[in-house]
Amino acid sequence: MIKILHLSDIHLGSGFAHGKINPETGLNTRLEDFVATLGKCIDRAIAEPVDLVLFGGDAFPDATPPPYIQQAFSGQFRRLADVEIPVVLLVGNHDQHSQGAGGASLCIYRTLGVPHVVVGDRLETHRIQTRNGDIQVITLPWLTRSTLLTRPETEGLSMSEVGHLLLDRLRAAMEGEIRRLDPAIPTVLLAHLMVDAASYGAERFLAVGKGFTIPLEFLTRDAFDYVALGHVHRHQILSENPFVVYPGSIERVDFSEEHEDKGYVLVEIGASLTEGVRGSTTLEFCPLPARSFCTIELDLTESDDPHSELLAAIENKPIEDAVVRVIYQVRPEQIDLIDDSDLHTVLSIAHTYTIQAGLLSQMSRSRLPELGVGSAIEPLDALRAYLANREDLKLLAEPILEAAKALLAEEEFYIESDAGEMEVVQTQLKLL
Ligand SMILES: [Mn+2]
Repeated sequence: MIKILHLSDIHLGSGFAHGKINPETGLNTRLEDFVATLGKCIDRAIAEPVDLVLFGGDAFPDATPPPYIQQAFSGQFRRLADVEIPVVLLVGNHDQHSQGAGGASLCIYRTLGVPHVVVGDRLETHRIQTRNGDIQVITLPWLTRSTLLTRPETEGLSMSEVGHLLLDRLRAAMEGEIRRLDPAIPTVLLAHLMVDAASYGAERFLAVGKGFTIPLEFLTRDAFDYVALGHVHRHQILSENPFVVYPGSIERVDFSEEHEDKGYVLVEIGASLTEGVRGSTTLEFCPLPARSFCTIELDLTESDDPHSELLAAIENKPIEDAVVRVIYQVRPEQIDLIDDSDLHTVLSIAHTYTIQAGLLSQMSRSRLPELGVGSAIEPLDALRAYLANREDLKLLAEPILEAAKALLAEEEFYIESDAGEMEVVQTQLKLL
C-alpha cells in the first residue's frame, strides 16, 4: 500500500488586502496564515508518515515571487526532504512565466538537484521510489496553446477548433505515456487543468467557457489508480473509478471561497492482489483550519432604525478573527442615522474588515429613461447618464469617469493579451 498526501493551489503571497501587518514580524498576516496552513499539511505528511506528497500547482500568485515568499515556501517543503519523503511539485498556470518555456518558479528545485523533489513542468512520467515501493507519476502541467501548437497551425482557426486540435495533440501525447507505463506498479496522474465537469459558481462558469477545458473521460482511464488535480479552488471529487479529485486551495484567497471547506486529501493505493488488476484506492478529505471569511449584507432602505438593525446583524455573525465585509444599502436621507464609530467598535474583534455603503436613490432612477429596461447602452454612456443626474456627485464626475475608463481599458488589455482566456478569469475573479 502506498500512502499519498495530495494538496494544491497554495497561492502563497495572495490576498494581502485581507490581512494586516503583524507588528512583531513585519509580515502580512495573510502570508502567516498561508504558511501556517501549509505547515499543517507538511506536519501531517511527516506524522503519518506518507510515502509521497503531490502538489497540484499554483505555488504563488505569479512566477516571480519575492525572495521572502519563495523562502517561506521552500522552508516548508524542505521539511519533507529532510525526512526523505518524496514530493512532486507541479507547475500551474500561476507558476509559468509568460515569457516562453522553462521559466517556472518551481524549476529552481530541479536545477539545484534537491533530493526527493521532482518538478513537473512538462508531460512526463516519473518513476519514484517510496518506502513502500515504486510508483509512477505522470505530470501534466498547465497547458497553453503554445505548448502543443505552433502559430501557423492555429492561424485562421476558431477558438473551438483550436481547442479540438489541442485536445487531439494532448490525447496522442498522453497515449504515448500510458503505453510506456509499467502495469505492475501503481500509477497516478498529476495534472493542473480545468475539467469540463467541474462545478464553479455561475459567474466563473461564464468566464471559464472561453478557456480550454479537458473532458472528464480523458482522465478516467483504467491505467490510473488515482488522478490528482489542481487549479479549481473548491474541493470536489469528479469521479470514483478512478478517483479524480481536486483537493481545493488550502486557504481562502478571496470572498468567493467564503463558504468552501479548505483542506487536503489523504490517498491510499492498495497493492494489486492479482496481476493486471488494480488495487483499491481509498480517499479521505482532511479539513484545514483556514481563516474564515464572513459577508454581512443587508438592505436597510425600508428600515425604521437602520443603525440598530445593522449593529444587530453584525453582532449575530461569527466575526471574531474573521476577514469581514459589511455591505449595506440605505436611502440618502438615512445616511446620518448610521454612526460609523459604533460599527468600528463592534467590528474590532474581526481580523480585518471593510464597510461598503450603497445609496439607493429611487428618484434618480425614474428620471433616467436611457437606463430603462430594454435599452442597450455602452457602460461608459450609462455611467455618464447616471452622473449627469447626480447633482451631489458633480465634483467627482470626471475622476469617476477616468477611473471607469482605466478599468475598462485594463479589462480589454487582458482579453487581448497573449496569455488569453485564463487572464480574463483571473482579473474578473482573482481566484483560480
Ligand atoms: Mn491554476
